[in-house]
Amino acid sequence: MDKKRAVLLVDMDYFYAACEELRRSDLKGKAVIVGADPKGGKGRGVVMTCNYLARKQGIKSAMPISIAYRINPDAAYLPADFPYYEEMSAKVMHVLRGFSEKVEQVSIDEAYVELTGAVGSLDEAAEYAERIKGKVRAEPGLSCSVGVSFNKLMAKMASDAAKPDGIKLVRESEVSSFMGNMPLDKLYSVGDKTKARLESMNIKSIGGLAKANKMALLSEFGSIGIELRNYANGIDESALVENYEAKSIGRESTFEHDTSDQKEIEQELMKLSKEVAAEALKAGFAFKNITVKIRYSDFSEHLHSRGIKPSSGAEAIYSTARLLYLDSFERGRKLRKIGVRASGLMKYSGQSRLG
Ligand code: TTP
Ligand code: MG
Repeated sequence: MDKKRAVLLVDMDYFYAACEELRRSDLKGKAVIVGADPKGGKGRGVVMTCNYLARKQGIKSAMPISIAYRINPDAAYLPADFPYYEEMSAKVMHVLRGFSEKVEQVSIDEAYVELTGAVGSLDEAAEYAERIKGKVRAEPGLSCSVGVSFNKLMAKMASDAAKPDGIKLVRESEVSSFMGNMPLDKLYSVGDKTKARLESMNIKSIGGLAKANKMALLSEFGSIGIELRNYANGIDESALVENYEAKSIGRESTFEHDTSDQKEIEQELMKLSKEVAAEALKAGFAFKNITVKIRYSDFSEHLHSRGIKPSSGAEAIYSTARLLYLDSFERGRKLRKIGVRASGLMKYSGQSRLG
């Protein structure tokens, strides 16, 4: 593992609240809080997240909604719309996958991007980060923060320091100046309990842990103690875990006018199939499943899927998509929208240098 690595951690800024701002221009300039219903101050439940205006007022994630209401009863209080956030998340992940074939999504709004091999230096990785930020800002239209470093642990630490809307690069030589003075619970895997145990050993900061006596750590925590000390020194050799099962590639289009014209619909299916195939090919994937989504003019939506022999050709997609459409389409009903999705993706063997 002495090859120099370059890893990004991309974390969306105030994600749920940012998604709400994106679709509702009336929220501009307001404190926005996504979470439980405040019910005039009597509500139970918590704040899931809030925008930076609300944060300036002292509101934060996991705070009881009743307290947030006491701080700012005039804020916009919104319920969570998970399907919508998932959709935005998928768009962000799609952008990231355009930059590297190794992406590990770790939560709805966060992913590692491995750039080892693709860049010659961390400075170059930071340029990638800039381009990623630009793309995500353009479409879907959100802001994110990016940590740039030589492993996952440090990329994650760096991303916290990049918030909001920034990029933070941390080199190997900068580990102790970057995090030596930080409190222990800023370190990955150190929670309240571990922090208290470390403090009882007179270890008070990440820098303190980095230099702590190994035997003492071993006897207090076992081998985990050594692992913690390694983290405090910025050491982490873990590889990205790719989320193949989560992968699918889809395209949809809305017709100019609702239509039941078979020719027009088949043409659109062909176009979408070609786009999906081109993208699968670019990413080096074959797929085993095709889904067609039909939305009628009354907005009712139908999904139909079928397994196929692993393939990545447009013809294979189109012929299956067309059958699915012919099987399921109710003649005479007008279509508003149609979509084609390939899933059950498989990486071509021998494609990945890092795998
Ligand atoms: P985070 O990335 O932790 O927070 P964030 O994106 O809202 O803000 P930041 O700019 O600091 O990254 O979490 C991502 C989403 O997860 C967040 O938008 C809402 C949800 N979430 C909860 O539901 N409860 C919580 O306690 C936290 C922390 C997040
Ligand atoms: Mg976030």
